Amino acid sequence: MRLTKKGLWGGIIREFRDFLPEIHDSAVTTLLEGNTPLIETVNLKDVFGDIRMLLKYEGLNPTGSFKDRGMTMAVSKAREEGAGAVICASTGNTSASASAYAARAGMRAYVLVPEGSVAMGKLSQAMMHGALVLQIKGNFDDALNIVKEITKDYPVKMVNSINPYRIEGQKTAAFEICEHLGHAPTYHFLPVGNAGNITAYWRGYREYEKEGIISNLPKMMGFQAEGAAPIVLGHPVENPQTIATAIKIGNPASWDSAVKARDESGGVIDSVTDDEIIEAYRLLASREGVFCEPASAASLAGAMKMKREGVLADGDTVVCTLTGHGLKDPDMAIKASAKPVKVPADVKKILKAMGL
Ligand code: AN7
Repeated sequence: MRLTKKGLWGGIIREFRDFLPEIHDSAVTTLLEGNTPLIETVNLKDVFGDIRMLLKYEGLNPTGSFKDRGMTMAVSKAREEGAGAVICASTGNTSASASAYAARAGMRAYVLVPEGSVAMGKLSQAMMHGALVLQIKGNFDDALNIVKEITKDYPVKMVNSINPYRIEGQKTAAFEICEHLGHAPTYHFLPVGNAGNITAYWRGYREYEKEGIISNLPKMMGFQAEGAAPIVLGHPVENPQTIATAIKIGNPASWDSAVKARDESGGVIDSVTDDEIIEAYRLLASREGVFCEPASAASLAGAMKMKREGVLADGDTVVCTLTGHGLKDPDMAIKASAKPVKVPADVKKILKAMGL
């Protein structure tokens, strides 16, 4: 991994400067995002056999999701251009990240979120960072359309992934994986919502291949939730439904580039059910000690599906991106697990409950 002179990580703009659009140093707005761990699974042999399964744990970014990689770029550029405010539509994580980076830059943040479909952790972040949180009676797609309309006429910088700097920043996760492994994986699985991240990873892998840093390319494997799977169906979904609220999106902004990533890499964009997402979500937390949010587990759920279908083979190196931290959505975690046992404050009764 590239490190600054003192051996400390400087954030993705400073570490990957050669691969990113130029930004004046005084505009760089960073919370030292990136450099997230690539964790090898050790307890999933019964599921994956002799496949090497690694988790790119993006929940360990400063605001708890992969969005920080793109947001440091988008907010730094907005600052360089003299913008005073940023705006985004969001299922939650983009709003949390935009709010934090805007605070850091001394800028105003406006975030539009679908009322009732944003996990509590994410909402609390945007509120704490001082954004104006606008809850709309509508879904993410409605919110994004409104943001597009507003930014046409008003000097507020859009920081959704339509902003090209977002994708540029997010591609650095692929760089880190290549540097960690010394090559690209055979397959790269990730959840697909607005489809910015699959676009970004593919760009990152291709740039490292072009530079000769890696000599192979992964197959890009994107997974949508079954009730919110427009790319799989081939048409927008008007009323998307899934428990994975982060990817409850019916008309992805980066649709075409996601399809390109799939086709150029020889990969797949498919869907997983909410039950499959929850199964993978629990498996990761209970067997590997890795807590991600439900949408993130769509990547592992997708890998489990592809293993069942005989697509993955022993000896393959597989990376699943876990896009957001489990603490983002405590309500879902509590719903998906065994309830605490209520016991009197009494040693004997507690021992009995412990089965001792
Ligand atoms: C945890 O925050 O769209 O396919 O507004 O939060 O690049 O959209 C979040 C998306 C996957 C999908 N996992 O990524 C938003 C938003 C998590 C996410 C995705 C999101 P893209």
